[in-house]
Amino acid sequence: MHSGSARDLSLHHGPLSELFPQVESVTDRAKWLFNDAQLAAWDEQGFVVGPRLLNSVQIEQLRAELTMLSNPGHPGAEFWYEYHSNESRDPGKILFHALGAWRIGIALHDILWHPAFTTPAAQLLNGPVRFWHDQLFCKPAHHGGVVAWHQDYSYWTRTQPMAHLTCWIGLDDSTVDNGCVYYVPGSHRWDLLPITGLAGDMNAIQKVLTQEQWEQFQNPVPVQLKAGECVFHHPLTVHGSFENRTANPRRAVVLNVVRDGVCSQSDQPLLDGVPVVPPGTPLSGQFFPLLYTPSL
Ligand SMILES: O=C(O)CCC(=O)C(=O)O
Repeated sequence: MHSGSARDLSLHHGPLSELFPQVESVTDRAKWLFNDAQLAAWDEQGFVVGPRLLNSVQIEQLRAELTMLSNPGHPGAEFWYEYHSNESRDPGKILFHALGAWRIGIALHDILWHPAFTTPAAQLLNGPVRFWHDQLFCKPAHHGGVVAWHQDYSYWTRTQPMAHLTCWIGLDDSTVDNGCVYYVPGSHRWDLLPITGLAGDMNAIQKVLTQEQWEQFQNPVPVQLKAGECVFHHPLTVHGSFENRTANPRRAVVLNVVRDGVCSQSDQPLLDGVPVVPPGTPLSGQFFPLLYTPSL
């Protein structure tokens, strides 16, 4: 990989550009709060469509950074926690998946502090929002691969207690044809399932489900969104996405956050290349910035 001369943006715990609005007052933020019906849907289903997060200028900037970052030799490549040009390893089913973009691209960094994201995230977490990590998921035109059914927390048990959430943000319209995300409503009430693989086989999960879960699993809900819209999901909600069969890419930025106070449970680095956070110690420091503390 290119050794790069890029600076590590994780040293900056706040926006570096004016791409996203800055607001301080509770009143300014109120427009991004979920209403009671949306909160009830979150409790009932384990996912909820959020506010429109991005305008066309922000979408274009994020797309441009993503295009630059999808070339493995780009400057700053040393800052990735994970980088898979094709996580499926099957050239006919490409899934670009990478963690750590916030350290490299300015828009991908600044979106963490976007109040349209942090405000509803704090509401769902019921407390201050701390960054865990980001993810890019891209399925190219015609041969974009699947994201197999999974619960996010299966990948995160090295951090406890479970007070995490995911915000999935589309950079393209996402549809049934291009591989939008599907959710299994109510699966956030299931126990934690073992990891059965992320980029390969959509049927792999079947072998770890009980009969009752398998019956509930029969009606997953596709969430089709316009570019710039988002959906939040609970860390136990089972979700996945099918192939992209269209002539255009399906790109997404995913933000994973925790309620402040979530601790490491591992004596190993929580993310590749990051210093160890000793077990029992809350996440903090350069790689886990506090994004927003709601006023009481
Ligand atoms: O983008 C996708 O298709 C899957 C995203 C996903 O698994 C996630 O946001 O946790």
